[in-house]
Amino acid sequence: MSITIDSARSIFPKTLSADAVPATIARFKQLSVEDQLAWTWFAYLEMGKTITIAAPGAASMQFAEPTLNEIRNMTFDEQSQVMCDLANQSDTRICRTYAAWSANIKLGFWYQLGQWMDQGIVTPIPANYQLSANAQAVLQAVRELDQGQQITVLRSSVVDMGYDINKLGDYTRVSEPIVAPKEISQRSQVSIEGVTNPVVLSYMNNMNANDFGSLIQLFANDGALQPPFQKPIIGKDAILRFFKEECQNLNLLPERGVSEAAEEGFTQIKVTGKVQTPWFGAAVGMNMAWRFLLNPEGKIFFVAIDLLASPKELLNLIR
Ligand code: 45D
Repeated sequence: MSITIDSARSIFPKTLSADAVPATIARFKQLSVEDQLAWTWFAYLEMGKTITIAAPGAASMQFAEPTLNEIRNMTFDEQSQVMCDLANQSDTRICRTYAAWSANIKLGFWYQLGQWMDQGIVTPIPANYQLSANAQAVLQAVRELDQGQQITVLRSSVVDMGYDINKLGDYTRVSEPIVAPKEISQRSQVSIEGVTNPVVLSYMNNMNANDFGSLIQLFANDGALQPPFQKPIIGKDAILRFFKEECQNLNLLPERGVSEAAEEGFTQIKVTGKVQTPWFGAAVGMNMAWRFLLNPEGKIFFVAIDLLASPKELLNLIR
C-alpha cells in the first residue's frame, strides 16, 4: 500500500484531540444570532477575568479601520444590524469585506468592537440579556474546557462570521503585513526529549523565528500541513501563504517525542508540547501534538497539528 496524504492523516492514531472543541462550536452554531452574539460577549467577559487579550498592533489594525469607523458612526440599531449580519453570514457589503480578511484581522476587528461596546460607543449587549436555556448550556460547556480549548472556540466563532468566502468570486485576500524574520542571535534552539531529527528541530526554530522562507523549504513539493480541526493544506504555495497569514509570532514549545521508521523509507515522528499565540502570550499554553511524516529524502510529506484533549495527552507517545 502506498503512502498518500489521506493515509498519512492517521499516523499515531492513538492521539486524542480535543473533540469537545468542534462539539461546542457545533452547538454554538445552532443558537439564534442574537444568542450567538450575547453568548460570545459573556464568554469573552468571563475569559477576561483570568486572561487579557493583547491589543493588536496598529499595522494589523489598518485594514479593518475604515469598516470600524463606519460602524462607530452608525446608530445603535444599525450597529446591531451589522453584528447580526456578520453572525448570520449575510450577503452585505461589510460581510463581503470581512470575508476577505485573514483570521487575525477579523480578531482585531472584534477586539476593537469589544472595547467600544465596553465604553458604550458601540451598542453593548444589555447586562440583563436573557440567554436561552440552550445558550446557557453551551456557556456551561465552554467553562468546562481548558483555556487553550476556550480560546479556540472563541477564535472559530469569529473566523466563521461574514459572507461565505466560497461565494465571493474574485477577491483579494487581506492579511497583516509580514514581519521580518528574527535575527539569528535572537532565535530559539529548541530541544525535544527523544527527538534529534534536524528537520523537526528546524521546523520549530524557523516557525518561532517567523522565517517562513526557510521553513517552507523543509517541505516536499506535494507536502501537506493539517491545522487543528481542519483539512490538510496541500502544496508549498498554499502552506507558505498560510504561514504568512496565520503563523506570525507563534511560540512553539515542544517538550518530548518519539521517532520511528514507517513504510517505504518514510519516518514518522510525534512531538508534544505547548503553543502560545501572540493574542495571549505566556498566559495560555495550548497542549498540542505535531505528527510528522518525513519522506525518504527527509522532507516533510505531512504534518498534522492537533489540539490535545487534556494535559495527560502530552505524555502519550504510543504509536
Ligand atoms: O460576536 O506548527 C464580542 C499552526 C461580542 C501552524 C466579540 C500551529 C460579540 C503550524 C465579545 C466583542 C497555525 C496550525 C464577538 C502550529 C461577538 C504549527 C469578540 C498552531 C465576536 C503550532 C470576541 C497554532 C473576541 C495555534 C475579541 C494552535 C474574541 C494557534 C477574541 C491558536 C478571541 C491560536 C481571540 C488561537 C482568540 C488564538 C483573540 C486559538 C485567539 C485565539
